[in-house]
Amino acid sequence: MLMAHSLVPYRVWDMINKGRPFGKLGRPPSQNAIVHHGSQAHAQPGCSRKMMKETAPAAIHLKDYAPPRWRILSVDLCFVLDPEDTRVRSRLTLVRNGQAEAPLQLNGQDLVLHHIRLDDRPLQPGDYHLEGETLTLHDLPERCELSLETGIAPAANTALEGLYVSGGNFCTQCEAEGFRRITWFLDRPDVMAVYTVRIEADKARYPVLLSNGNLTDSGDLPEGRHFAVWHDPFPKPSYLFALVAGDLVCRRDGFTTRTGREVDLRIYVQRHNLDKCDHAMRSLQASMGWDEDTFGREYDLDIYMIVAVDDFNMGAMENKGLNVFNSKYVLARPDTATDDDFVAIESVIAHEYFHNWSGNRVTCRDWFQLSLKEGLTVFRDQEFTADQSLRAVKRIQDVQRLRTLQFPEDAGPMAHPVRPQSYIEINNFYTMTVYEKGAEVVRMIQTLLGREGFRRGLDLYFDRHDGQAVTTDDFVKAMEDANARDLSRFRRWYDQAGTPLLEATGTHDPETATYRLTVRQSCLPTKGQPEKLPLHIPLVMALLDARGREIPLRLEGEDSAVAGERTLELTAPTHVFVFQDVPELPVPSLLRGFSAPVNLRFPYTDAQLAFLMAHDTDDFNRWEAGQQFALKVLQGLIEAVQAGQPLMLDARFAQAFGQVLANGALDAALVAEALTLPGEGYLAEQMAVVDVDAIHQARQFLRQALGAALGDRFRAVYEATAGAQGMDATAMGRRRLCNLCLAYLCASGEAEAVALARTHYGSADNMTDAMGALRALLDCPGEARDQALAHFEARWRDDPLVLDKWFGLQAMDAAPGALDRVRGLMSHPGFSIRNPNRVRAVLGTFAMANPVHFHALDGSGHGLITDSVLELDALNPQIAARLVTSLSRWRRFDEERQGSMRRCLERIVAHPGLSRDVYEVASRSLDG
Ligand code: B3K
Ligand code: ZN
Repeated sequence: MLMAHSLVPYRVWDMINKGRPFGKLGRPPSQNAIVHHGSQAHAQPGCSRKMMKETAPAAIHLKDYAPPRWRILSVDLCFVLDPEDTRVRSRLTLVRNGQAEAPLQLNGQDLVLHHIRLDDRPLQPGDYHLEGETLTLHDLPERCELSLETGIAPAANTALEGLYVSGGNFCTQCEAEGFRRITWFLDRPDVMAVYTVRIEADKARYPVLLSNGNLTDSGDLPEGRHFAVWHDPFPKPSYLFALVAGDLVCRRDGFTTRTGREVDLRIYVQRHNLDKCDHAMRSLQASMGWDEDTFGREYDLDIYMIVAVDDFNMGAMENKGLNVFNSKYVLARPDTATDDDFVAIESVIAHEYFHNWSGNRVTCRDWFQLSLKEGLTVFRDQEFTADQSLRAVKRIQDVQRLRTLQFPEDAGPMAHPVRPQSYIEINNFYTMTVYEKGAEVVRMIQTLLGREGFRRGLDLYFDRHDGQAVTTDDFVKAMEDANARDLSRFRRWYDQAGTPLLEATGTHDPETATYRLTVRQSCLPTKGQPEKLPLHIPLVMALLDARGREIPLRLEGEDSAVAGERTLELTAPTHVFVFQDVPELPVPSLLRGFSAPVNLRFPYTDAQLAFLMAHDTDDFNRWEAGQQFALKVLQGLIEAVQAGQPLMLDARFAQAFGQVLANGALDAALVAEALTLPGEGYLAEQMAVVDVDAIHQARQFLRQALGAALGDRFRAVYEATAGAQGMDATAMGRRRLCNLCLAYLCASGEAEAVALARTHYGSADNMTDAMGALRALLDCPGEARDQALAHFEARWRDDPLVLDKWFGLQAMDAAPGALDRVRGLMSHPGFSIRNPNRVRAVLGTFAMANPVHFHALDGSGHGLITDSVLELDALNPQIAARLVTSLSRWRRFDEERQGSMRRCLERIVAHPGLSRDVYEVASRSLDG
């Protein structure tokens, strides 16, 4: 089955970017203007964030970091809300932090400055300097109060950063640098202030007024207006500020913390969605309990709010006490959301909740340290999900994600270390590398220190740095100090880009009964890093005897053997490990649980892979053996397609595959993972020159051949697993396996299978089965498929999140005519280029999950995406930049496709008024 890839990590989903959103909407190129004291307006030559053709935007470097020259102790904000002209009054209490002559330089973007006062003295234009995105004041006293009134236009904000309108309601997104689109500020994470926020708005249109912290006052105002005042006692950086105002209802519940404090939990949604909040609420409660039990972290405010909005650039945002979520990661009912959606919601709710400690209480000094909070929080949410379900299945899915999305990033022109050295637009660096590889780095620390040692390190980190903005070095230092360990070589993981390769070989000497394991590490150069240094890599391994039992391990020089697996620590380019008392040739089980984010090569024979598939005592490695076996088989098929030879099913592979299917002892979810073939993207990564057509044909052939050869078994397992009820992990595993069997049956093309899928669709009482049937039918052109798709659209056309599934299915459909289908979807009444979820469902899915048509030889797929990038860039540069990444690895293809992709990138770079976001990705792709 084709795997639908999101354009980016779902937590980050969808990233946001800055850049000027107004290009084609008729707003003037700069909004940084001043209207002085309500009298004459002096327009300033504002510096657009758009890239002017002649001036490439400057990069920001980690080495240039300097502490802030001013601190902001407290901020009083007053918002007078209006979609067209919102007034933001702010009063900043400032204290100098450093030399006396340092001016105060505030950031601002697309703001109209109406008033400015210093310690209650109105300032005249000569008293300050407003240029581009900087407001500069000289000669300020050590401590002072600056009051500003700015005007902004939330309804015209299509970039969805700063204060904007979604579904008629106001909401904000400030990470990374959105706060500067609300008011002038020191918009950097190492400036932490205490916020008090007053919101005034029309009471009928905006009955709910929310901000961070606790509600301290509220009441009515003349002319049908009302107000609310929120105070957040925890100093925070501006990126964690949030405001929401609108016509929302809330689902309320509570949580009692381990010290007995009652926390008021609220999930705010539009009224028609109130019946889709139960799962999100349960997930929140579970996350709060888990973080107390697992890491001793307790919540700190009296209230925790989540607001679901439909227009959101990513998955969700961890604003202090007031998370704003993409509605996709909140709303779920079994009939509208799949099991995968339920699991993703639970994980994103947990992720944002966990940020309260790993991100909010301890935050990042600068944006180069982003993985400090993101890598750690992804690791924490992965562990949470593993504890809620089957650990091995979770690990398999995370590794698949890493390999399919992060490894290619690390091998392409956008490659960057977990702690990047420079960026043009920080929003482009909310990446798989910072998030997922960052989480792997944290996981490796846990593997090296052990769970208890890791917990000690984390406790010390939180104790030492609570209330501070710190670096990834501070994190590693806490781990070292709490465990008396030296992790200096390990630190290289933060600074070195690229996926390391481990090449292992083993030789057995029956004379001495020893097994010699040689492991060599290397890493290809990446841009700006021609030489790679050896890394500190934990290699968890075991040796299996002929019956699949773990051989007790004793290395040369050790007195006694240790049962089970062990962690070898690689620190040099090559290591040789000589295991004693190994009477016969063992089968090594290496990199268990995927103990490091590397590629591993070991010359396994097919027989050894089949053996590991059946016997490895590590669940992850049992799955991995199947994947490596399937990979070999698929590579053979790809070569056969390319050589025009007939395609044959490998009998040994089919047999091993069939044994997994017949293994009733395994959990259904694990069987389903084992029976899922490596995706087309992963296969592409293994080829010197990517051949999308051969990959697709080979994989489709193998699915069809397995479906036909093992039809009876698939049918039997289908029957045995059909009709699972409930939303627990066991029922979900059964549905997954059941739908997988259906897909194989349909891949075989049998009329009976199509009939079965039709019935499966017709009788589905949940979205997982409905989607399972539709996916299976996607491979079977004909009436059943067309009817089911039409029925689905008619049934769900008024539910945008469900309709996205229908959009996505068709965008990934590999049948001929894809381009017209995608164009048709873009003119569907439910589609809007302004809504990031719709763009991801149609254009994102087409570019990432329909390689045959996206890479059509005539360049039409590339052209469609390029046109869309340019259209989107004028509205929402962050989403546009994400879409460009689909073109960035053009060098991996044949000459003709290379030419087509390169020309598209050149067309993008040459486009006048491009955002910095898109410029950075497109130009790096061309250079890299
Ligand atoms: N911290 C946000 C991501 C913000 C992205 C800004 N471009 C979501 C998360 O990782 O939890
Ligand atoms: Zn996060």
